[in-house]
Amino acid sequence: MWTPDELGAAECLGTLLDGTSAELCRAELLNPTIDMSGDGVADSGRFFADDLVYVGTDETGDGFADTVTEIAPDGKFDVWELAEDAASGAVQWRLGKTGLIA
Ligand SMILES: [Ca+2]
Repeated sequence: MWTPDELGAAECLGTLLDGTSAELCRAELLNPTIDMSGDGVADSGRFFADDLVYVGTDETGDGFADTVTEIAPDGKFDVWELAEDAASGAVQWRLGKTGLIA
């Protein structure tokens, strides 16, 4: 069941660009309802903005999303992941996999 408070501070996810600082946009899992890893623990929450759905997954267990999947109504999806910049060491959002949900 969808609850409106699954992801906190997620409004910034809609403006993610390659290299966006993790400090500028860090969605918090307030009330995760989805188990993406399959270990029985809910590690993901949803956020709805206009006609887009964001699924934020906390893979490190610190309570904040490290992977965010943006899903559009036409089935296109973008997967954003936090990654350390090799040069500066800063943690930034990077666009990973993109595709189409069949
Ligand atoms: Ca995390």
